[in-house]
Amino acid sequence: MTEIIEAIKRSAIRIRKAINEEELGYAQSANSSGEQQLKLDVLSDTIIEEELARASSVKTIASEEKSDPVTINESGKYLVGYDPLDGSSLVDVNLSVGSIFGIYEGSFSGPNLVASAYVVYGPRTELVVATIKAERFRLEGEEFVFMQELALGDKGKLNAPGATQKYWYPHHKELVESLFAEGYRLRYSGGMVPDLHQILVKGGGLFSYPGTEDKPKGKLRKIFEVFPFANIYEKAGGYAIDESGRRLLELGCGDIHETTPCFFGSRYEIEKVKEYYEKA
Ligand code: P6P
Repeated sequence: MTEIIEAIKRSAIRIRKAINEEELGYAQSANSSGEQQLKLDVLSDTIIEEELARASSVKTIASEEKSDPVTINESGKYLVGYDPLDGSSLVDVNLSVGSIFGIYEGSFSGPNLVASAYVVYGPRTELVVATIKAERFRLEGEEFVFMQELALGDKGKLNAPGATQKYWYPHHKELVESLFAEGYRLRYSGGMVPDLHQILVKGGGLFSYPGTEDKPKGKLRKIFEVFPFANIYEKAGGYAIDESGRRLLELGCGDIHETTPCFFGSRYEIEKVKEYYEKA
């Protein structure tokens, strides 16, 4: 496991440099979700694949930017699912973006996730790793220096409501509005990594990416985005559920690009989600 975390650190340093120096713009290709790829998407994916290939314990990799999993070492123990540059379309407006990693044993599924991590490329470059605890590090020169263990309180003040409001189901709209009526502040950039990182660091709140009339299964991918963050939120003392109130980490996964509605937050807000969704 340590060598995988070291590969993630090397990848982060190279991707940070690429964000700062490489030209932006679109590649000639699209990913399996039909989204046109940015040159940075493809470059970040290549960087991570190169660095993970140096870890002998990695058997198979699956990337949001690749249509199928790739076996890189038959004798490896772990499977790594990753989103190489989540929110990459925000780079050209100079907002924070991130890389997300889920480390699995046996198969790509919620119950088989054994560790996860993400990197935030913002004013500073930070790494959060969750094995037993959720631990935050900051890049200083070429080293990631430990900052703190992340812990969510019982309740927060931040509300990050994703998806197109025009297509929200009525009960979801009522949930979001009920939090604002309690004085919650809107904190939503359109980048999953900085939006979830902010709630973790500030100690509480709710991030929601629900199913909607146009996308009933939501938009965020189980293997590359949802399961990794569910693990991190739970290790920080928070909760991560789907629209039926199930722990996201109990969910299986068919196609590796499968999506699910997802809710991440502290206890009070997640209880609110259950209250409004049970009434639906
Ligand atoms: P919307 C970025 O494209 C992304 O995959 C996540 O980083 C982010 O949380 C979500 O999509 C934003 O989607 O529909 O709210 O713009």
